Amino acid sequence: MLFAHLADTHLGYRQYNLDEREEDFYRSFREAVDRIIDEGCRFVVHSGDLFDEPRPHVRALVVVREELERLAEAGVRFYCIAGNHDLLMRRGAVPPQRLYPQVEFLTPRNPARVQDGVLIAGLPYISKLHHRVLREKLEELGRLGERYGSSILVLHQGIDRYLGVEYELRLSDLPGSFTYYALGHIHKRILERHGRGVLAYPGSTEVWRSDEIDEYERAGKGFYIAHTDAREPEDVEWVRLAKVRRFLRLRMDSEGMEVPEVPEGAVVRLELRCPAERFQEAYRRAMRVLAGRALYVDVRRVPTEEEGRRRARVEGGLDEGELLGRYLEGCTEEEKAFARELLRVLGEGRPEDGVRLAEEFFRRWAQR
Ligand SMILES: [Mn+2]
Repeated sequence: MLFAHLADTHLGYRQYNLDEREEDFYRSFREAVDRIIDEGCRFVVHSGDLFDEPRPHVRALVVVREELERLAEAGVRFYCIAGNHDLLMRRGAVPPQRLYPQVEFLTPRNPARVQDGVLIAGLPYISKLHHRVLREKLEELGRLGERYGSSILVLHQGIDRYLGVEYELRLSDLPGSFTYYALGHIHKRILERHGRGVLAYPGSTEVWRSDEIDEYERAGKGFYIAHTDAREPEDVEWVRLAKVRRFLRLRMDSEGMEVPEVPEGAVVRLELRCPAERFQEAYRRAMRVLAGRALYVDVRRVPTEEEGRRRARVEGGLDEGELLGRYLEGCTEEEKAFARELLRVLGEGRPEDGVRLAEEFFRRWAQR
């Protein structure tokens, strides 16, 4: 029996506040649904961040309704969990997935389903603050996994092996009894052996953040299709989506450079290496070349080597994570986890979630 594994579709995201970029995320999702139906999959597991926000635009809600109806007509079931973007971090909040009767929504209270003898179990994103709860739940699900010939675990978490300081889970925390670990949250492709089978992150279906560009150019965007009997990474098929927006990373300095052919409608991430006082001039020159060809040019100034050296002397060459670690010396583990989580959501441009995290943290703190 074939199934598809999709994650991080971030529907409703409106990158650079452009209509085109909002539409791109819908188009990739529709293309994925086309392929899932064409390939004869019997079910889909979606590993979280179906939507970009817990209160999605109505347009995103409608697109999901349409695509779920198409899947249901083709007899394809849809299992999913809430990712950190689908979740309003507030007690009693209702995730948007609840709107759809076709969705098999896996929650801590009701984490498991069985389809044609295959176990499909999953949990929503659980922050590092609640690491112990997550580990206990995983142990429980692990015991359930042992009882099935084929078993799929659906999670939306960062694992230490693939992520820096921001991980919530160690690889060793994952129970070994599942045959397919359907993961989401990391926006790049990972496919490895684990437990009784394979561990997979299909990554996002569009370029959600500019740090995904290099991986996208190399590996594309898409999702996985596997047989429920698959036990080796080689048995899992990568489906590359063809309609994903082109992204290009260009580097220029204040002297300028030859601009390679920019495909019509591509998004260009332009990194201008020049001193701050020459930025305006370099920017104008670059835009004269790129305007009219690119859909959008996302410009960042990169400090010159001399500026970089000056900054490194001030900061002692530490990266963000180490720097934060130094500030947090003497704090409790809980406080450290809170600070890292707060840094992460603010870094992702989600101040509302930051406020909620802080409220939650201080409410618990006040209760002591
Ligand atoms: Mn995501």
